[in-house]
Amino acid sequence: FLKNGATAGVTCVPFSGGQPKGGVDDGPVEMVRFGMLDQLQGMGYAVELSPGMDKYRTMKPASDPAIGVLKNPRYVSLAARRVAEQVREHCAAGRMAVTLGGDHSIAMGTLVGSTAVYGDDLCVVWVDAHADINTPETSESGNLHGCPLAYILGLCEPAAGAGEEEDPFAWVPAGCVRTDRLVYIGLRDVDAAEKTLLRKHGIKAFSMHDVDKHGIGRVVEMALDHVNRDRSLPVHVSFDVDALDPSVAPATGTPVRGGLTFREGHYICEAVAETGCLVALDLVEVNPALGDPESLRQTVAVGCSLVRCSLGERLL
Ligand code: 6HN
Ligand code: MN
Ligand code: MN
Ligand code: MN
Repeated sequence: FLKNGATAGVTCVPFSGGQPKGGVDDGPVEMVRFGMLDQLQGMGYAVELSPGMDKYRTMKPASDPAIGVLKNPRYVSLAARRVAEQVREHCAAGRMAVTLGGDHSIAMGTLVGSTAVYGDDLCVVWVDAHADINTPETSESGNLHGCPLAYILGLCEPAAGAGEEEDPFAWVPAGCVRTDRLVYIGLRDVDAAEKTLLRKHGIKAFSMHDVDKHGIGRVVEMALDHVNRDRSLPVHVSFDVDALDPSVAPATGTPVRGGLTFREGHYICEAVAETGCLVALDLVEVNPALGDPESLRQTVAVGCSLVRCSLGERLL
């Protein structure tokens, strides 16, 4: 299956400021070293790489004190804002926007970028063990990789008593993704306050319980039916590698037992690819620093193959 003529707009985001563990910033380089770009070219894609990926490291502010509980808020904001611009450019040029993380806070940027072009028709399939929907008020960790969807959906109050310079995320268009155009697959570690938010806003979520009950084929069908019944709207998949079981993707910062099998993860990507609706893909939270060399190789390899399947690689 050759994607002749199609272009993949790849943005590498070596960024770890949304959580405390070093190494996740080396995820993109490891995936590229493993051959990700050659693999896409081998499938028939032209590859356009966003320039200046080292800037994500050097743009770290000298001083970035916490705002409330939120850690590295200015750094996360600067990086996500740059991601947004790079993803927007790829989408505007009609490229398939592929973003390699980096921790999941960068999805604040990828979604601002894709919705800037596709508007609120954009559907989001969030594949993750976690809901990543904490607000500054509900977050217990203060890690912004647990918060991107709260900003995107517009669930965050402006930082209490803070002026513009104290709300580093004022640039995020609150509500750029509609709550009824978001669906989750793979959840199994959702904070109590996050469960309340999901219920309050009627956000559709398929947990691992649902995967066990219905099977992954039915779950993906129900998920797509919810956000995109006619299979006519553009789809952005944000795939946190920790959605996979730790036995499949061990090198990640917040592993949770009982996750998707190798095939279930790939099935999601293949089924979305078959719709022809995919316009943007994030592959995040690969942390090559965690675990032995074999864990690293396994996790990087699965990251690459999830991207290939999402972009149309077929088994037969
Ligand atoms: N991720 N709910 C926890 C928190 O810190 O807010 C975990 C978040 C994990 C985020 O894996 O992208
Ligand atoms: Mn619209
Ligand atoms: Mn996660
Ligand atoms: Mn996540």
